[in-house]
Amino acid sequence: MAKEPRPVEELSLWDDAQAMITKARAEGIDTVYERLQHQTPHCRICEQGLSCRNCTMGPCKITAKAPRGVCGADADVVVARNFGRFVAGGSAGHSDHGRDLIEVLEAIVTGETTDYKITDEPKLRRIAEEVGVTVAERDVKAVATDLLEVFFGDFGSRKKQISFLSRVPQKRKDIWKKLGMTPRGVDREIAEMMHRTHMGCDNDAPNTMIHAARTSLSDGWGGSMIGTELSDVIFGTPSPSMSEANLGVIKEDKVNILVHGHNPVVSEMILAAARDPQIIAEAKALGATGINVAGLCCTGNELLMRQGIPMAGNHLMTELAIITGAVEAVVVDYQCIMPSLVQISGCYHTRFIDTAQKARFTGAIHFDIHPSNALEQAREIVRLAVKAYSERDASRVDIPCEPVKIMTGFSNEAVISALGGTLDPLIQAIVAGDVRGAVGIVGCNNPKIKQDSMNVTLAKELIKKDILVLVTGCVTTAAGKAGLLVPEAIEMAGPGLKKVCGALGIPPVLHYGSCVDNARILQLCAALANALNVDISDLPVGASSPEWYSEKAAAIGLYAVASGIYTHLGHPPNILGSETVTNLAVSGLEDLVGASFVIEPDPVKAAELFDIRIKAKRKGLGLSE
Ligand code: BF8
Repeated sequence: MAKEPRPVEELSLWDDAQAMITKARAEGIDTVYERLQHQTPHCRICEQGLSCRNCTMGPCKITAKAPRGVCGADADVVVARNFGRFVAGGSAGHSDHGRDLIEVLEAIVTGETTDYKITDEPKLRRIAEEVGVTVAERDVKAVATDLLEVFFGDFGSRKKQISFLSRVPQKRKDIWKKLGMTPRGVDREIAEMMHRTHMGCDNDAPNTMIHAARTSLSDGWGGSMIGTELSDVIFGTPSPSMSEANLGVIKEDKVNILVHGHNPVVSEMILAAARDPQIIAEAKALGATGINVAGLCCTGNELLMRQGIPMAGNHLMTELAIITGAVEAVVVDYQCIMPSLVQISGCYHTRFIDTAQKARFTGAIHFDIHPSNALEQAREIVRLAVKAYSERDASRVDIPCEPVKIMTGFSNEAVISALGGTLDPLIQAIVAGDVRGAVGIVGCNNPKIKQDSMNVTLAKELIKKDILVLVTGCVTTAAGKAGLLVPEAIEMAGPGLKKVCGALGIPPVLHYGSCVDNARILQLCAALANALNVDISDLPVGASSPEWYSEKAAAIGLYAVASGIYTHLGHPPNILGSETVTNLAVSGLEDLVGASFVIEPDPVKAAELFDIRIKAKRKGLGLSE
């Protein structure tokens, strides 16, 4: 029997989402919510991480009646192996993204492309110096050539440790060394994770988990950090600017192009092509007033941070944005792109365009984009969108709201510059207790959770307690829609945060970028710890991913914990089938790395837990409340 559709008020916090789910239902279009209903109840054994498909003696299900798989693996081994592979998948995603940026830098240096250039040369020189490249009196291309060799090397097998460990406090490095957790090379740790979890290898759950942590560290301090830093070098280091968010950024009178995915390499070119006066004139000739590029998910965050483009939405808005009926093209690179977008685009005049050989979608229009042809291909894509505008069915257009204002662009460089060139004022504010601590709220939406309800409530609760919030990824649009990303949001903050942010003219919730940019938060924590001569685990900081769903989010959570940051998840990964693995995650890691996960579905209670943690850490540093 078909299940009754769930009331839209239970599915999302937002009016724009609820309106579009209602429209989709009226038009007979299934979204993620219907598909979730069709898929539930989920298999309990899989949910607990107790199913194993790693060999063909199985697949096996570990149960009370059959406590070991055919090979003899018990619940602990199966759960740890599954979790290890889950983290490897996430680390691979972020880090392969980082590698693509190195390849673009290489194409710039060799002259293979002129579409991209080195935009922030001082930053290139600064990071080159940090990782041991000789910089003084050398031409920028020579420095860049050496730097890309160092970064390519960070993916390989020849190093004892990845380059950006130069940023990690010594106490943290000592912990990693003692545990055998020092990340050596990104590809090496990922490959070793796959090896260890092959049948007959690592059959000791805690040992597997240590390597999962090492793998995630190679992402956080390796692939992701390289991705962020080189994106800044190539496209510019973000600085504060204003923009807008929600489905109201889609414009009825314009050709609307949504960029979706993660890597700015393609989306930056789409934006450049959409600003080409010749193509704008072609759009106007068809009756549009211009071309509007808006962002979805993390490629949206990348362009929002650097170019100020508006955000149409986060993960669970990607289908709903198309349902406005006013989107001419969705242009994607990779990651977090629901395959359903192809079918939903097909219900309208919307062109769905994929651009990466490693992320093809059946039914999509494919453009094979490389550094050497990027801008020319982007122009063709934008022209396709312009042409589609003439096919738009005005009777099916519904843009359900007006956009809200948001402030963006908080790179560490921008923050330090706003503070007068050093972190000292921030440290003084922490010491004085005006800023009691900081929490990064990161990650996704998950249709199992009312969209953005936890993301927003947690952020609001924390700022009330004078805890500064940094947001990345899909929490950005959530915070923006809730009015938290504007300076006026200090009215929702506690007195200390209100004073500090008010004086600086910044919001109490700072947009720190995409998910890959969580590396910026790691770098900030390391810089604070180094300045205070303590470990990261001594700082009054935390991390949270309330509505996470992806392998990448698991990798982020684990590298945060392994870096010494107490990390909240709104729901558990599929590990509850093993007491050993679960206990390690929520308490045992505290003894090993000075931080652990905490699972708490109630965001108000989660904020209280952060409060307790921050109090304890402040006390440990000798700071009063
Ligand atoms: O890259 S786009 S859904 S995985 S948070 Fe989550 Fe959003 Fe994906 Fe992180 Ni960014």
